[in-house]
Amino acid sequence: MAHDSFLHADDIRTLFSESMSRMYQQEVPQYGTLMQLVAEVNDQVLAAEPAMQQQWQESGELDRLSLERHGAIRVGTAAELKMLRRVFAIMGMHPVSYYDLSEAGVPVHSTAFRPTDNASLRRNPFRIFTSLLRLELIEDDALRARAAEILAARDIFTAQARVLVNQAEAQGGLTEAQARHFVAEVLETFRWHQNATVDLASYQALQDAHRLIADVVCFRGPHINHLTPRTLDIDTVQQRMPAVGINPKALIEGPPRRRCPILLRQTSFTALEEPVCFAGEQAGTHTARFGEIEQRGMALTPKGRALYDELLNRSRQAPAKIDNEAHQRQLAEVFAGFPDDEDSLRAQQLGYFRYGLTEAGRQQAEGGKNASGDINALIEAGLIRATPIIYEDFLPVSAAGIFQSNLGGSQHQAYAQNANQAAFEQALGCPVVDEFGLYAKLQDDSARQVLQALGA
Ligand code: OOG
Ligand code: NI
Repeated sequence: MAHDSFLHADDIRTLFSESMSRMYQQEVPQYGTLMQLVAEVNDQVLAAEPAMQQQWQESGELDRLSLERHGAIRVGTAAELKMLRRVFAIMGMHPVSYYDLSEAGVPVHSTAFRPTDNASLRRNPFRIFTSLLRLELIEDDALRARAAEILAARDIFTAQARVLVNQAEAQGGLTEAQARHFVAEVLETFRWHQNATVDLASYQALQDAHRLIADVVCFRGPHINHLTPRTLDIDTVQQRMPAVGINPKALIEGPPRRRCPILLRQTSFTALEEPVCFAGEQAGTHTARFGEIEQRGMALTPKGRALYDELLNRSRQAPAKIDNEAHQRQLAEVFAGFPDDEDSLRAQQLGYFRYGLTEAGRQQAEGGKNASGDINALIEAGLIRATPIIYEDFLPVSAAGIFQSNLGGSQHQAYAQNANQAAFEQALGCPVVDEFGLYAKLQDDSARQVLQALGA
């Protein structure tokens, strides 16, 4: 039981996401420009749809609409990942899902640290997509040993951060003053370092093996490489980026625009080439940091996800389109095979839904009359309403697209080795949570609650 004088983990997460946003806007001014554009487009969407605006207002989320929903980092060792797990746990963020990116030619595997329960998600869904470098995918023995040696020599956490993590675990929480101190110390881990820990030749050798390896190995810490606010109209933001001096990646990742949005659509601006000082005072540059936007839709069941993967694969078999409009048209054609109305999505069990009482349902519940136990009949009768549960996780094909467009365009072939969730979990020190289980539980709990309220 958390102590009364402790700050709630959700509030620590909010302090963290706000501090991170301030730091990143200072470090990467283009990101601030993107935030402004996102807020502007969100305002225009709401102005054009008063009903939607009303909804946001009532949910109390209007102020937080354009804030960050996620960020991403890449770490080099199991010890770093394990420590991050402890850091994020203090902010109510837990590892959900396993993502294998090696198949897409990126030598990492990943999870997303995020809040898992409904109340915490509503307060602040901020997540960190966290990737662990797979050194075993470096072919050259000497280079692999050198990378391991460089990583072994660094500590990405401040001494104070370690003290505060131990303290939080021993006490079962942090007071507000401790939490502020904790957030400030943890932020140091995500800061950009203009000075690389290696000389230019070592950097280049690692860069030649894979640009991502150089990014993870050559710096003092796992700089935050992007943050991602939520947009209500990703197509418009993508279109308008060039007019504010931002260069968007070629394609929006994920499903096409639909009446009933599903999963996750994302796009980013391409990473900036930034000056770096290498050991021995050699000047050079490094390309890693960018800005991204996301628009989320309904979480899909395993059946719905299988259909999504099948259609996405089918669309990828057609010749790749270089311009987004042609790509979106092609996607839309293929995705005509995915039902696009809530009734069908629910009846065919393709998506997850949350059940709630309608006004009539509430009156009946108060009246204490017993209803029949069948959810569908109660929906027909107007006593229960089903609303889509929002997808809170990530998509490996989209993530690979985001990675790739930010590695300076160089594509890498798929690695021969494949997913290794067991090795990832061993590095992490615990199993990752199964995302489908979380959505199913949200759906089942809501169903149980409404049926109970109706005496069914
Ligand atoms: C992570 C890329 C994946 C997303 O939104 O899918 C990601 C990275 O570049 O480190 O953030
Ligand atoms: Ni991202």
